[in-house]
Amino acid sequence: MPESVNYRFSFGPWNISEGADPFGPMVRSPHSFMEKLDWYQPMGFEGVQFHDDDAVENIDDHSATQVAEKARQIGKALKDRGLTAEFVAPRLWFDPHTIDGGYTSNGAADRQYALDRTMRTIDVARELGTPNIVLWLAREGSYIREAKNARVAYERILDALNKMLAYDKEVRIWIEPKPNEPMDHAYVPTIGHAIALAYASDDPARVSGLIETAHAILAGLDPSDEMAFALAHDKLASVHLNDQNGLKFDQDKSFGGANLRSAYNQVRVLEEAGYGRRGEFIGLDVKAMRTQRQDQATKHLTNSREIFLHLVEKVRSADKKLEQQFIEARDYEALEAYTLRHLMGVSEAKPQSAKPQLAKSAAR
Ligand code: XLS
Ligand code: MG
Repeated sequence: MPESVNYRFSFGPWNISEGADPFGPMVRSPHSFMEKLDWYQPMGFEGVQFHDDDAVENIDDHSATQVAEKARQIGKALKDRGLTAEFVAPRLWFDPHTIDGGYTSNGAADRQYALDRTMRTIDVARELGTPNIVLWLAREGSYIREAKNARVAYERILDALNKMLAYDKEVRIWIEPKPNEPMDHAYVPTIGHAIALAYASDDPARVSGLIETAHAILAGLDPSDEMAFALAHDKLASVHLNDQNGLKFDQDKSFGGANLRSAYNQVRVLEEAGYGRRGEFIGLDVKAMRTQRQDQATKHLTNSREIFLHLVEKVRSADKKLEQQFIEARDYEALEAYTLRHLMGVSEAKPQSAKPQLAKSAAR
């Protein structure tokens, strides 16, 4: 077992949202970015996740010099509050130029927009003191297969990665896969796709992945196995812990809210691999329920953090010897029962009889 770590946590300002959904408007009034910044430390968070325009509003309306200057001011605001920028992500899904995608748009001018915007994002990150860029490739995909050449699209994504790596020798790219929404099918749906792109890039050491729980579930995969895969390649740069009730819209529920055992297994995989020892954050990407009142709209963050820490305790206090005995006996029923009891806090497992206990009528 690696030495225990003190985890540090991050979230993005969009995690404190106003409850708007495709069927209804905001139900809470917005808080300014600066107001939100003041809440991080008291809530137990040290890292701030950014979209480029969280740092520089209306980023497209400013020159490169103005963008850098505005980002520098935000960098100072972080420092004053003892906070760290974890990463910056280009918002390549909002502007009319990105209607058909960013790097994979069928329009040459739109592809150029995506690249220019990405380089501005790298400038912003530099000013905020982080080399890390997250690519959530929101609109890199298609609604109908015939609309784009998928093979060319992969080449274009790779080309964009290489341009980023060449633009700034310090930059680190973290690809955040998601299989769908807003697209019917996205081109980078799993961590396997992301890591393949990393290896194919001009500098594999600077490209890795960020895994969001809900995105893995939406791909029909187990989030802890996705994390394990990335960890085995030493390519898990960060996580977006949350939860998700099956194959529905992206719900971004509080961590552990839908499946506590799956949450336990994610924590277990991270903890056992020593994740966090090199300063990696436990990132959250969670959404307050629309029903929350204004003054209660950050509980999803503090609750998710707390559940994570409780689960760390559960991982650390599990009886590893007993688990190993069950594994050696190939008694996975016993291992499962032990895991469930441990999670429920039922301390004593009743001694199991060696003989199978069948009801008399069934035992012929
Ligand atoms: C959306 C993504 C997004 C990224 C950052 O589904 O999770 O929030 O984490 O762009
Ligand atoms: Mg996310």
